[in-house]
Amino acid sequence: MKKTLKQTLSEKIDKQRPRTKKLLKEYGDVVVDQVTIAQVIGGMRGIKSLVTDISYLDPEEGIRYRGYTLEEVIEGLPKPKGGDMPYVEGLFYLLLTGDFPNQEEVQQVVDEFSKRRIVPRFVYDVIDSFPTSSHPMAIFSTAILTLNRESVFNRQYQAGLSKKDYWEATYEDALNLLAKLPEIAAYIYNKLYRKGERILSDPNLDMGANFAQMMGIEKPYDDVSRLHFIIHSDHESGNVSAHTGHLVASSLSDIYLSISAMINGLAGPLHGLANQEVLRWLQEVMNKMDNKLPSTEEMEQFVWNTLNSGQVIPGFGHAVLRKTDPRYKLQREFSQKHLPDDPIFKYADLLYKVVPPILQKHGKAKNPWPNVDAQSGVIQWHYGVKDYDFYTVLFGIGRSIGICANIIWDRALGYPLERPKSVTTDMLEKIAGIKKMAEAEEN
Ligand code: CMX
Repeated sequence: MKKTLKQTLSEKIDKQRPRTKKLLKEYGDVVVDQVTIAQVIGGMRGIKSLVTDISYLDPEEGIRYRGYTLEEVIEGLPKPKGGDMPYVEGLFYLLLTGDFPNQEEVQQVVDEFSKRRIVPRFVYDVIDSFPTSSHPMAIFSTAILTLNRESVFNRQYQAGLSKKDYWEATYEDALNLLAKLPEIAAYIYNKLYRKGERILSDPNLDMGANFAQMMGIEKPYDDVSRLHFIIHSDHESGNVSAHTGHLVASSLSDIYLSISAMINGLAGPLHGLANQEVLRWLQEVMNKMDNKLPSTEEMEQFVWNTLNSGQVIPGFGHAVLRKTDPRYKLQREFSQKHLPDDPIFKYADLLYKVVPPILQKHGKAKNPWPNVDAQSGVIQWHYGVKDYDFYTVLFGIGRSIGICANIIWDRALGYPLERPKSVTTDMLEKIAGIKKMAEAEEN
């Protein structure tokens, strides 16, 4: 009998613990980074102050999961019969262990998810009680929060769980939650946009195919879902959603509290909500153009109008990346293969040509290139998911996979409560060696 994911993970954790312990005990005083005033005021950009082995974001190259590029991940993970995209469950295995699972190992995880997928009735009752004008991210976050009652970690912690075993209870919570997220998301979709008409899940399907089934969308939407969940799963630890998940979990809040919180961070327009903003922006242009494709000059004018009115161009720019996002590229390739003549794809592709030189000329954005959100909604739209408020929920399912993996490892390695230090403006002025503004004006 093959080892289970949990057994494999347990061995990896035993090997990793002494590495972290040694760094902390023997090299704890070694300086990693220095911090400038610009970084302190400017959202802590670039300060190396978090550790994760699950993914690393290179500004030029983009994301690597466990050292592998997205192409390598998609190439190396097992795929379901008839699918071009790999099992999402296999990605979870890779993120947790650093190893590519074989078919048998991935099947074990698929079965685990299938067993744990049933959502308690009280969660549906909470979802049902929301007005239909609510944003799906608020409902999604609340539904996850509601599941906190089920937490294995909380139960065991109350009973006196040893610190070295925190990760095991967290692992159980993570699997229980991840298995339910597609069910919850599809239920929210059907409540808001299909008058509650529900398509039940099929326990024999993998996560991507099952999600397509519950959304009632034909192939290749199963592959669209797999690709979507995989490329959105992790982007190292400093982005708002990942950082929020880690921060909240660091107080030993359970997975449900932590993932609900990270979903709230993802719901901001500068982060995950940008994918709905892209579609909203494109739709406005389409309406003004009477659905005709604008000329390059016309599109340039739309972009300048947005910038001149003091707004950002959604789907472009990034806090870390300085090149086109490989997640954007993968989705563009998918679109070129499956929906080359789609009008919205043509609009989005025209933006790819038009926006970067304009942002360069505008001179503010450090990165003029498109990010993941510039393409993801375009694909969803093509396959009939036109209620773009829902797009960030899809991002949230994917992102939960990476954050759950991170939180399990946080607990395994005993990372402590997060607590950076703040300073006052007076203190910064003193550090800078300048007089306070008021004093300078008086003199
Ligand atoms: N359009 C217009 N202006 C932009 C811009 C864009 N797409 N991207 C950055 N800028 C502006 C910033 O608003 C900032 O202006 P101010 O100096 O007036 O405040 C200036 O350029 C410098 O910003 P930056 O250092 O390049 O970018 P940040 O690290 O501060 O912010 C991000 C990064 C993503 C929030 C920003 O590029 C942005 O707002 N992009 C549009 C929204 C978006 O696509 N977000 C999704 C990102 C991916 C994700 O996390 O999901």
